[in-house]
Amino acid sequence: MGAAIERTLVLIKPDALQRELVGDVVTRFERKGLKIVGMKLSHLTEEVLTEHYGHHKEKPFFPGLVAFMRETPVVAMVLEGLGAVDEVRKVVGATNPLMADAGTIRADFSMSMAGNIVHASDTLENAGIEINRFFSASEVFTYGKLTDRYHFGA
Ligand code: 3AN
Repeated sequence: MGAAIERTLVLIKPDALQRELVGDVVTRFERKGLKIVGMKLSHLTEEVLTEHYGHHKEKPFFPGLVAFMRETPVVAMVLEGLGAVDEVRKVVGATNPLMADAGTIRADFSMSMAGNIVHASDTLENAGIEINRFFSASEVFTYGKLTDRYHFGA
């Protein structure tokens, strides 16, 4: 059986904005065939970041991570496609850019864990939670594209 159409959340982080890599990152996802169904700039609050990075709350790098994520707005995106959660993680690469495979966003554009360009949801369940964390229902769109059958067809 083929993969189902899924939606997942991506954040393009302040290091990418500072380094003028937003266009390159968005292009990687578009080239893959992922459909942009939500996209906006958002200046994240400490509250939302504490929720989002709750699994790292006790880590020594946590305060630095929150401060870094608030240095500029982030680009928040909802991407849609076949098996989108795993496919986006594949395009993004491993958390540590030095361990990421060549051809992934993190391997090609970064060298440091603290500046690894993007966040992407890790499971379908978390994708649902994270989309709701960063987007209201009216900010996520359903629309057809002429290329849908090439990207998502059998
Ligand atoms: P991923 O973003 O690949 O899901 P997580 O959830 O383990 O990985 O980490 C969330 C973020 O926390 C990373 N993207 C990175 O910015 C930061 N981070 C994780 N581990 C470290 C570390 N050892 N030192 C600094 N920052 C880290």
